[in-house]
Order: sequence, then C-alpha cells, then structure tokens
Amino acid sequence: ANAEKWVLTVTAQTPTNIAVIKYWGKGDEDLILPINDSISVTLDPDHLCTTTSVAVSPAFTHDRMWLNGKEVSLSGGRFQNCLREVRSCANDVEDEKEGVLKSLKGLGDLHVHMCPTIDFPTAAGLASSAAGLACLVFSLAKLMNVKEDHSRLSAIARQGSGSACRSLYGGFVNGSFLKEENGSDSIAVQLADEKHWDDLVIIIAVVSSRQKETSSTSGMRETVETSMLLQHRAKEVVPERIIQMEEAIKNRDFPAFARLTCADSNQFHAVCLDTLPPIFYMNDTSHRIISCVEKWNCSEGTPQVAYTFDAGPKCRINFTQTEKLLPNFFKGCSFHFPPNSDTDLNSYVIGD
Ligand code: 2P0
Repeated sequence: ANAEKWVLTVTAQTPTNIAVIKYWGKGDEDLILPINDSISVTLDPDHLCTTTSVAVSPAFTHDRMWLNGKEVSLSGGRFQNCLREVRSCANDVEDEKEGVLKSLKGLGDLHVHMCPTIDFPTAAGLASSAAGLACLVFSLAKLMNVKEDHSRLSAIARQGSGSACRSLYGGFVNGSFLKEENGSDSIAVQLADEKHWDDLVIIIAVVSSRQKETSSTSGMRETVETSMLLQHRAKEVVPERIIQMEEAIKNRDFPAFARLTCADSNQFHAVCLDTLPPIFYMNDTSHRIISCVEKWNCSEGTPQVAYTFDAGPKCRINFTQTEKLLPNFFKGCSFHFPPNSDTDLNSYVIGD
C-alpha cells in the first residue's frame, strides 16, 4: 500500500539561447533534423528562464501537462517523442527518506505530471520553446534517474524543438546538423563555457510582444518548399560561417563576431523574404535598430555593436566593453531606450 502513495518530484530551470548563426529548415520534420549547423549563446540563467516541475507517481492515471498553470493537450508528437525517449532511459530510484526503491526502469505503468512555467512572452520570437523543451527533457531525465550525458539529452530535446538542443549547455554552443539518418549525431556541442567571454553583453529589445503570425515550424516548412536561396545558404554559406564563427568565439574577436552575427541575421530574414508567400518577421522598429547599429559601426570604423533578429521583431544587441559603449549607443538612437510610455519598446538587460 505504501508503494501506491509515493510521489517523486524534480524542479529545474533552463535559460533560453540566442542563435548567432541561425537554424532555419529541417531535413526531417518528425525527427526535427536541422539542414545546417547553428551557433548560439545561452543566456545567463537569471534571465528569460523557464522553470519546470515534474512528478511521477503510481497514483497518476495518465500523463498530463500544465503550461503556466493551464492544462494543455499532450497529443502533439513532439512532447510524446521526448517523453518516450526519456522514458526509455529511465532507471530505478532509491528514495533516501523511505528507503523504498522506486521501480522506474521502463516506467511500466507510471505516468508523469509536468508543469512548465515560462515567465516571458511565448511565440514572440524569444525562443521560449528552446528553453521550455530543454527544461522539460532535463527535468524528466533527473526525475527518471537517467544516466545518459548532456549530448544524448540534447538529441532528445532536439526532437521537441530544434533550437532546444542548444539550451542544454551554457556559454557558446553548436547545434550540429544531420550526418546520420536517424539523427543520433544531431546533437549540441559546447564550444566554450559561460565564463569564456565575460565582457560580451547581450541586450534584448522586445519591439513587440505580440504573437508572431507565422510559427517557426510552419515558416521553416514553407521556406524549405519554396526558397532557392535556402539551399545556397545551407550548403554554401553556413558551413564556412560556422568555421569563422567558431574561430571568432575562440579568439574573442568581437569585430569578426559582430560581422558574422549581423550578416547571418540578415541572410536568415532574406531567406524568409524568399519564401512563398514571403515571411516578414521584422517591423519598422527592427529596421531602425539595424540602421542605427550599422551607422554607429560605420562611424567607428570597426564593429562595436552587433544585432540579431529571430522569428519575431525583437532584437538582440551584443556589445563588448559595456560601460563605454552603452550610453553612447543609446544617445545615438532616435527612439527612447529604455522604454517610456510613448513606445511599445520594452527592454531586458541581460548580464552585468
Ligand atoms: C535559431 N530559430 O537558430 C533560429 C533562428 C528562429 C530563427 O530555431 O520547429 O522553435 O521547434 O524546430 O527551434 C526557431 O525554431 O523550431 C529557431 P522547431 P524552433 O534559433
């Protein structure tokens, strides 16, 4: 009877990540196999984090999930795939207090309850799915006493969302693309840890927190089906950029990092524009931010600031040497920053 009463719970937090070389397009939609490598920076865990509590108990009759406190359907293939993969790695758990061995191997008839909390706008291009799926997989793996390493967990998180594999690591991360057909080597690899480039500062400007009109998943599908530019990008451009970006990160070479980051953001949005029907993720404010940064960099002769935009209008701005540059940059902007009541521009300042 005692065995029927137990509940095991785990809570984990995972930060989101920002791609500086973008993933856009899948070779296999079910396995979520990106068509090219990507490189990202994982944010400081104090900001834009998701928190997930998971529980397992013989008293649970089926798997359930509450997203931000509201129950959501688990019928989607992605959650099921992640859940199935983590379950298959489950191990028995020794409970220290009660001294009872919880038999989790294969999970038998045991079901899980999952409660992810995302405290920033979802589907607004802030990579909420990256942090959310990474956190879900990580917390389930802890709950089920999974022994596999982070790289295996990253491959499982990738099946929830392509960008999620990168959030399993801090610092600078490469989300590697398909080489094996089953995706077993489509994993995340840490390039450098979070201490590697201390004076790199990231600012996130939420130009609009409205939900984007085209989801990443359907946008990518349409791009793969209709854009000729995407093939050129995936085969000819990104492989070279990955090598250059890895070098720039290794050497903390901000001008090279900035040039590659801006160029890749712009090419990603060019590929979206090359899609039929065209996808517009940026708005007028996004374009003004680009002009502002480009003018600033041009006047300095060498890049001082980098921008990158994902599948939404918000912007990530990268600086080095913050104290000197931040006040000057904001003086050079024609819009209010930080925001005031006259604008819908909100800001999150990430890092010190
Ligand atoms: C990235 N993005 O590398 C790129 C840049 C958006 C622009 O990964 O379908 O939410 O779940 O694999 O991971 C957004 O795509 O899409 C994304 P799915 P995901 O961060």
